[in-house]
Amino acid sequence: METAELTQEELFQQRIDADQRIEPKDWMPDAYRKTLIRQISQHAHSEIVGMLPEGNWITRAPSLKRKSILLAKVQDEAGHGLYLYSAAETLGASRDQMLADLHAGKAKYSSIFNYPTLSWADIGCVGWLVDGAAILNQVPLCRTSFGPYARAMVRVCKEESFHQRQGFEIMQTLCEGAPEQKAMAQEALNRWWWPTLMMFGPKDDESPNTARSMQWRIKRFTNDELRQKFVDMMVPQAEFLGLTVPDLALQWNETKQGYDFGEVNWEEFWQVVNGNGLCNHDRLQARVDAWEEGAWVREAALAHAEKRRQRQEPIHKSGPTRKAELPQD
Ligand code: BYC
Repeated sequence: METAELTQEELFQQRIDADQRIEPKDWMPDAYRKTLIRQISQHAHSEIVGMLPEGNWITRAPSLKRKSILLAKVQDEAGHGLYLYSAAETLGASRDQMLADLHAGKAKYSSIFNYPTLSWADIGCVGWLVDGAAILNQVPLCRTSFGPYARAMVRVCKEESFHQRQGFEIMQTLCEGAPEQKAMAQEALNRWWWPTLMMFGPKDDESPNTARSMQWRIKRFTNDELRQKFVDMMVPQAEFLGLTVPDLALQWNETKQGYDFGEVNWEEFWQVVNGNGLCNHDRLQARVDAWEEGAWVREAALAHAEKRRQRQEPIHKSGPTRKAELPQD
């Protein structure tokens, strides 16, 4: 077929099939734009809400070293959220609207952050398992078809690898410690294993978005493919730590060169996604409180920007940086 005869949609798919990146000003089908806004904004919300379960342990980290590492990690998550909100904005989404949807309980964020962090070993599990799952999901997103999302992911993944290593190191320290510490690590793994498998989303045949997102190369692997990769990656790590994965059906399958594993409790998954998890209410309330308590900061920043605009000063020049502007003794 001649290029002239192709519809805009077909030309778009051709570019996708040729692995060309789609950039914000390029033509794209409305449904592609909508899917991306949905996924990127949910991803951004997950990063921001994901700060809460770990933030819970900053004041109680067992040493100064652990506290400063955790603090840095939680700050990284805030940065990831900001890159992602910016990527969604390039598609025409308004940040105020995205946040309003989160605060109204309309927007989704990852189910995993609706589980409580009850012990220090939970912080190990969040880093080891949750960030491990995040990396598996996000490394392919560095090759996603929409340019700003792919570029944001490159930076996010670099930081996530450090997060995962710190989680594994917490687990290793506990597993090599006193029997009580090892028991704490095992107890945390028992609680986090199944919710982590849920992070990859519903089974492929029950996932309404996967087929089209694969066709548009927004997703590079299906939910089930990534879940399988995760189990195959994590089981040897759990064995190395001397921990038992809480799944009686777990078994090496020689034919598929991967593990067979038990069925996720999908009823629990949908309960959590639909707002009925252990911490949904607290997580949302914490975000609403932070938004309301931060109102004065936003107002002050706007007033400051407005004053500079009136004086026709460039907004980006922040503070008295030149010598002449510094207060004289
Ligand atoms: N939790 O058709 P499906 C992190 C929803 S950040 C809640 O398969 P899709 C980290 C799904 O949105 C982790 N909802 O959808 C941060 C859809 O609902 P809508 C976040 C879920 O989009 C800080 C419906 O179920 N990572 O790791 O093709 C510290 C049907 O699903 C979940 C990302 O966001 C869930 N687990 O595939 C530490 C990565 N799963 O919108 C760590 C980017 C599914 O139709 N996102 N739903 O109403 C993705 O890769 C994909 O969006 C998903 C879902 C694989 C998550």
